[in-house]
Amino acid sequence: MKRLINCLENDKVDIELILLIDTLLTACKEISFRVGQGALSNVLGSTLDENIQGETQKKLDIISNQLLKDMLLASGRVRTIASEEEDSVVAATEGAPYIVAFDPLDGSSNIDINGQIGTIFTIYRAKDDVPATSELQFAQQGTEQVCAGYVLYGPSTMLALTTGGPSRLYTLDKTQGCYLLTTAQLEVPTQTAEFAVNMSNFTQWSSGFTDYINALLLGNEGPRAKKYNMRWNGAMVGDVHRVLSRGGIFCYPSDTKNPQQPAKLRLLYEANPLAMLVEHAQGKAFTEHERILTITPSHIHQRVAVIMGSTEEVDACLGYLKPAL
Ligand code: P6P
Repeated sequence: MKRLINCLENDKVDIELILLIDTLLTACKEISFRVGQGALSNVLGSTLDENIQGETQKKLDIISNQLLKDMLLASGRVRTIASEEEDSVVAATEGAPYIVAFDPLDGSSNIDINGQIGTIFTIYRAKDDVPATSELQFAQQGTEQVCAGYVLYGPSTMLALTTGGPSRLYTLDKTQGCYLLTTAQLEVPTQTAEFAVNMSNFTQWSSGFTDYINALLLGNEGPRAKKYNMRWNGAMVGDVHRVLSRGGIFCYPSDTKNPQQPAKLRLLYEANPLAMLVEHAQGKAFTEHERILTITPSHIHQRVAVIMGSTEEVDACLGYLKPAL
């Protein structure tokens, strides 16, 4: 089996970017080990702190965030860092070629129940017209990402990655400590009978999205004329991994739970990297109004609605939302 570094060399990826990806994934190997140790290494449970999102921070959130920050700061290849766990950006190495954003442990509410969690990351070229201390380093559309990926800590530790070519899957071989190519080209089937949404928000959705979900629930007797199945992982990284692996549609639409915050998922380090992986696997990734990868973030923690997966199903969903378009 091919090693990740050989795949990146074959894809003619810039050596500086290869070395940065290697640094990032070395941190993820350590996170995989800590996650795997669970209760044995006293890393479960919550801290007494909240992050900028107002979410209680898990011990592993803090550990993972610090591991990634330390290794990226020391790499000398990163000018600016953004993290779900940091209020603002962290200036790293002046003049370095890249900037990195990450969700260090997506789905951390799954940690204490031994559920799927993952690290989501994205890499852009640094901008020379703004300082390394400025959030404006990340004012770039998702189409500008030079690398997008996640490491999923499940029964096996798997890496999904694209550097502009096809989305590929690698599995961490813990005996050798390297990521081996296990799917050379992910392809999301255009059709699906599996949807992922948090149904408990049913009464807070727009009428258009409610109509869409009702159509799915009607199954063979409904307008979609097929029996649907539902999955909800509680971790976007796990739900999108399933969509990349066997098709499906993942939805986190806007809702009225919090009028000041109609959307939940973060554009920079959740929606954008996963949208790039889905599009480079022939899938589709929209908000309720536009292609996710064409949005220029207004700030690093901006939130967006997310509808991504099998193209025909995403189109069907957007058709119910058309009045909003
Ligand atoms: P809810 C995890 O906190 C996350 O950001 C995504 O990974 C996940 O899809 C979503 O929130 C889960 O949200 O409202 O179902 O708990």
